[in-house]
Amino acid sequence: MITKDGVSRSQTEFFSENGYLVLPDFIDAQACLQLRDRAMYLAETLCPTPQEATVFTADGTAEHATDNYFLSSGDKIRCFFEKDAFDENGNLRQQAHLCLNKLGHAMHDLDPVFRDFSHSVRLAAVAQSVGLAQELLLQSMYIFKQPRIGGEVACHVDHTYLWTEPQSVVGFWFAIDDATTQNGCMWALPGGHRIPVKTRNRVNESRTVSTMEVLDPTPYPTEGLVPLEAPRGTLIVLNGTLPHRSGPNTSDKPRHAYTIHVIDGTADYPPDNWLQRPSMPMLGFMN
Ligand SMILES: O=C(O)CCC(=O)C(=O)O
Repeated sequence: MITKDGVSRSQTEFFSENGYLVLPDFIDAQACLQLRDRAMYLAETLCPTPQEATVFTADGTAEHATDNYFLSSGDKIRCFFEKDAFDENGNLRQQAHLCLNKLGHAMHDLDPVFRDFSHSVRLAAVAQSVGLAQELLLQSMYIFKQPRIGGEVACHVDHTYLWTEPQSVVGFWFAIDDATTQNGCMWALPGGHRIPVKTRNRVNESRTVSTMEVLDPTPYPTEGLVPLEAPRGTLIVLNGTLPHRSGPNTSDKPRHAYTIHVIDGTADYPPDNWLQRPSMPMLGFMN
């Protein structure tokens, strides 16, 4: 049981040992459905035309690395298409909002429904329990993982992209639909948060290109990851150095998820991280 005082001692120990924690029934179904409706509304109203579209891939290629629409989205709500949403002639296979990979990256500040969902005393308590001294909400993503076209997210650690000194990022991932191995649930490597981080993503001074600095060329293990199947309402908490991935959605069922990445205000946030929020200060879970 999660109380306003945070998660239990055994859950905290599980998180320290394994680098993740699965909290079923953290959010009630109605709140998930309200967020889902709002995400669909934002997708329909904000969806760019296919000509303006930015495709988001997280399968190991980096098409958005030179993309201003992506690189300047840290303090906005923007829509990113699935790679497989387009047919061989470059036309969308279905209505545009059903072709989106995700919304990002500041719904938690800019949209009232997302803002309400993203702030609570219970989330603040979980943040404290997993070691965040002064949690600050850095980014939010609503990931559609659409039936049949929802692409895989390759194995990565969040610290690579949301670097702080010292490392502090923690991912809060909410199952808005039931997530299974068929529709692309999350997978994580238990204990893998102790592996030294292998890559660091940095943006150049003019913020036109982001590149991956390789700190250790050996890949993360491909064996040993466990599926984190998650019924609607589950919260998964992920240490920022834990290798994790999600599979493609090969099913007819959607797999919507909402994720918030939180950093510690006591850590330094470098100016060469791709995500910057020049127009907005970061807030905590209780602000
Ligand atoms: O939801 C997914 O498929 C991937 C999410 C993820 O990797 C993240 O939030 O860091």
